[in-house]
Amino acid sequence: MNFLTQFQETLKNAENIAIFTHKNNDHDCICSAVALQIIIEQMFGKKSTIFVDKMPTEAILCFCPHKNFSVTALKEFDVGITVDCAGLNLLCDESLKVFQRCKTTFNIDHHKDNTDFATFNYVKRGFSSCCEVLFWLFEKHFSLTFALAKAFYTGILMDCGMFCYSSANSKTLLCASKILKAFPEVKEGFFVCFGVAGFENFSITKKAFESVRFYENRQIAVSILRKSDFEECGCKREDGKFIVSYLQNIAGVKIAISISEDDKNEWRISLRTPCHDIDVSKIAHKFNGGGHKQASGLTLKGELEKALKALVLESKKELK
Ligand SMILES: [Mn+2]
Repeated sequence: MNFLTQFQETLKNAENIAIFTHKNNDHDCICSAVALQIIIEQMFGKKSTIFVDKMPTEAILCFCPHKNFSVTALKEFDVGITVDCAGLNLLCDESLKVFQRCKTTFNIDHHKDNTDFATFNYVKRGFSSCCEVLFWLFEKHFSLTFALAKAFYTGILMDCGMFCYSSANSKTLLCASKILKAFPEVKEGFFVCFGVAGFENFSITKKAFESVRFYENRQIAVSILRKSDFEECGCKREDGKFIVSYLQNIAGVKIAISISEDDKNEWRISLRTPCHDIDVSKIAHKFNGGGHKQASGLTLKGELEKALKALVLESKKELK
């Protein structure tokens, strides 16, 4: 039985359905979860619960205006479906507990390091986004409403660097084209996201730029922000999310690294590369992180200079 048939057979008989997103939720996993919830409602007339590690930020919700997320594990589910999750280590503790009690589990994803952890796995490795995987998987079964179109389009656009990463191919653009043909207005709003920043955002970017250190003839650029920097600028760690993209736009930079302090001696690190022949997920994997060839992330604990040294060393290896 193929994945889709198995999915339909299982969902037909399911009473309680849970959808799980990954830790440090992003546009793609939230939009995938919301899209899947709409698809399940259309196909089976059933409600489902979306589990998140924390409430998505306003930057995500403005594109995906959805209110009913669950952060606590309250009940048992017949079916558990993960979206955009490469492995069980990507689920927060609460979500993992509920997921492990589900009778049947499904895993729908696009990460190449996905560990096929569910009863049924549908992993399209290297696809632009989980939203694109969902689009093609269910294409013949959903009717494209505006809410569904907006969720798909947002997840795709945000996960492949506005169609710039190597993961965005002709099929991705075909998918975007089908969405835009039905709802041209889904394009609205993204300019604000990429083109305009609030003053707090500007201030933290300025601080990040001042902190930049270069290595290997400016092929590696690293920005470092501490908790105190965010406090001084009156913003959250999420507000510094796009700094790493600025760094990779500096001519000559092959690996961009942004480091921000999450907790005392706990560093959240984003890696990007504009080069199609460099794979930053290899660097992330060395430190138990993960992600994609051109965009990955990880968390490091310990003293900053030591963590930085290890990170730069692994980056140098990847340059060769
Ligand atoms: Mn994704």
